[in-house]
This record gives sequence, C-alpha cells and structure tokens, in this order.
Amino acid sequence: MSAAITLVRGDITRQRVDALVNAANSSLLGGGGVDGAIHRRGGPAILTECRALRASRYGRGLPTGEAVATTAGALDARWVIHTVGPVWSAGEDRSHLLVSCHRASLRVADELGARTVAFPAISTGVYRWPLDDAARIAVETVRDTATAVEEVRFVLFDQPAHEVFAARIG
Ligand code: AR6
Repeated sequence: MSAAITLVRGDITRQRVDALVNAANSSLLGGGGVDGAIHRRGGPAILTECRALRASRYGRGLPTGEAVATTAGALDARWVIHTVGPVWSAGEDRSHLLVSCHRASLRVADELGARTVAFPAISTGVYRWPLDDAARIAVETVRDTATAVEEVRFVLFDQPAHEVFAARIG
C-alpha cells in the first residue's frame, strides 16, 4: 500500500501527526528554515538526541539522502525524522538523493510504526531546488513507495508552494 497524500498550507511545527520530517543538514545540529523552526518549537530535547546520534552512529554526520529519528520534544508529534536533502546543482543530476530522502523517511516512519507523517518541501529553501521539480519528485516518490504509513501530509509554508504541490497531486 502507498500512503494517502494530503496537502495543507501552514507551519509544519503546528501539525499534529505521529512524525514530522525535518529538512536538516548533515551536522544534525540545527540550522535555519524548517530545521530552525523545529528546534525552536520542539525545545532542547531534540538537539540533545541529535548530539547523541553524532557521538554514536553518525560521527561524520548524516549522509545526504538518509534519515534518522529523534523525539519530537514539545511538538505535537511523537517523532522528528531528520533527513538531509541534496543541494540543487544545475550541472549534476542529484534527483536520486531527493528520492532517497523521501524513501528513507518513510522507511524510518515504518520502523517507528508512524501512521501520519508530515513532510516539508525538502531542499526547496536554502538548498535552492526548483519548486516544481521538487514537488514532482516528492509526490511521485511517495506514490511509488510501499509503506504502512496511512497519510503523508505535505505542509507548504506559502501559497505559491502550495499551488505547485496541489497541481502535482492533482
Ligand atoms: N513549515 C513548513 N515549511 C517551512 C517552514 C515551516 N515552519 N519554514 C520554512 N519552510 P529549508 P532545505 C519551507 O531551507 O532547502 C537549513 O538551514 C521553505 O519555505 O528549511 O532542505 C538546514 O539546517 C522551503 O520551501 O530546507 C539545512 O542547512 C522548505 O520549507 C538547509 O536549511 C525547505 O526549506 C536545508 O535546506
């Protein structure tokens, strides 16, 4: 089975879901965008677990395209699934890494037993991936991935991004 796809415009840190996906960086130690918002609202427990992951499994950082879960701290969710999207490159096709982010996040969600998972538009901010292409990859990958997750909710921050995803979802 693949997950049902839903779409909302809003702030991912306000979603009530089992797990929300963080567009993190390899350091796992925070940043701007969604990452900054999640750590700000979720509180220090998330960073504490991220630091422990760096000290144990990910001494060199979380590789691009992989995903790992922590507590969601004070957020209205049980887990945050941190994944690292690729930085956009005009000269190199890195789309397999954006596919991998979505697949790996759903795999981790399955391992956790999460049934509802919120995704931001990974790589479309600081990492500059063109929105329409990112939406195509995100939606196609979720549709093509077998998972026990029942709902994948794409949470888009602004109206233009919401419209682009809506057009892809159809
Ligand atoms: N809720 C939902 N979407 C959001 C929110 C929010 N609260 N805030 C921003 N967005 P970005 P990336 C949208 O830059 O491109 C960080 O510094 C935003 O409008 O958060 O994968 C990390 O630490 C955009 O469409 O992630 C990394 O260093 C989308 O979320 C780097 O940025 C993704 O933008 C990752 O860059």
